[in-house]
Amino acid sequence: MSTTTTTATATDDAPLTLRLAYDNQIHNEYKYSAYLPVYDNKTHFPPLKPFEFDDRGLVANKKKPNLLSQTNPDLKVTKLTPSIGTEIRGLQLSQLSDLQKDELALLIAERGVVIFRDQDFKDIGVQKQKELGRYFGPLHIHPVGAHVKDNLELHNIYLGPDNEYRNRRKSNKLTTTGFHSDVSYEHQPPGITILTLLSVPPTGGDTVWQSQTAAYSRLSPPIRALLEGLRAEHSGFPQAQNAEKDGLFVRRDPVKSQHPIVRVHPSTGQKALFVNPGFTKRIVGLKDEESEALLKLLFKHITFGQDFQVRVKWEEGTVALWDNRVTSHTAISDWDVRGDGEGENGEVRHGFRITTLGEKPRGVGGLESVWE
Ligand SMILES: O=C(O)CCC(=O)C(=O)O
Ligand SMILES: [Fe+2]
Repeated sequence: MSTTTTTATATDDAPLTLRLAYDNQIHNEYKYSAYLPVYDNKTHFPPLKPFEFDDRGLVANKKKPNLLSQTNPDLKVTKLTPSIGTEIRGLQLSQLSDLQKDELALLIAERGVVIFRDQDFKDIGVQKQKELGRYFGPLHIHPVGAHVKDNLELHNIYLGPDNEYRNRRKSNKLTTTGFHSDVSYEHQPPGITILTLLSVPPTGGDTVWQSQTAAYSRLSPPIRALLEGLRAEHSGFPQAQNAEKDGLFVRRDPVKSQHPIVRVHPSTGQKALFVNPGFTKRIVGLKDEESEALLKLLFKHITFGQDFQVRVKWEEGTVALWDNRVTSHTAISDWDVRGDGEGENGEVRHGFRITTLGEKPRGVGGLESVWE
């Protein structure tokens, strides 16, 4: 089935145009129909303003006695790999105290990604969902993405037979995977992202995270020293141009930033490689060929370093929280979208992401991000 888009125009007192990014027919009885992807084709936002940011992990007790309390008999905390990923069962994100959330912010920074299982998060309503995000930082509104109706801060993740946008976009590529750190082109790019799925395909649709701190520490000392003095340009322009080409509305003008290639996490002090194949375009101050060769090396290092990656299978009720300053990630779009295999009507994967903005990146020796 091809993509169906419908334009719905609200009443005169709310002259908003909404473009639906799904086919109504196939979601008649869907429990999460209020979360289906739409595009507000009208609201334009000014550039993001600089803001003060203090990472919640800074005030956290490093031993995390509140979050990882020994007295909680239901708590099960499992390291998924040595370098990245921790899974938590027996704790509801929706019930965490502020002290626990501070410790969680630090745990996410240390482990890169924390996977919470059996959560009620998807059923607590958009206000509480946004509240959890806001605890960690101001919420980002994606410049071009589909969102949840009336809630632009809920970035929609949707791929089903009625919208194959993500696959179409990459149809001329050998794979749909692409490691990135969320909207890293922003001047104060995201710290923590929260992602949950509302519809999990029967198989497939995993997500992979990669440790950018491990990626950094694997490099030889001379390469590390070289990179520590350099910035790279991250650009939102190709994403905006592609959206325009597809007839989508660009709700905030694209920006570029020059971020330190080696970023220091404000709470852990750990160094991480802060480049990603999704948004990093060139290394500032190098000749073109030098920049291309070095970025090619680093992107290959990130993509193929399976010994510092974690691949997570989604379950009903799974919520993932990751720190974009120390990880990159990719969706694995391998489920049976069209129903060519055993899935009769094509399978849907649907969720939403809440993305919190962080500090202006800082590198080694106080090297700061700059932009024009
Ligand atoms: O769908 C996924 O697994 C990840 C999508 C993504 O890149 C994101 O939510 O930031
Ligand atoms: Fe992402």
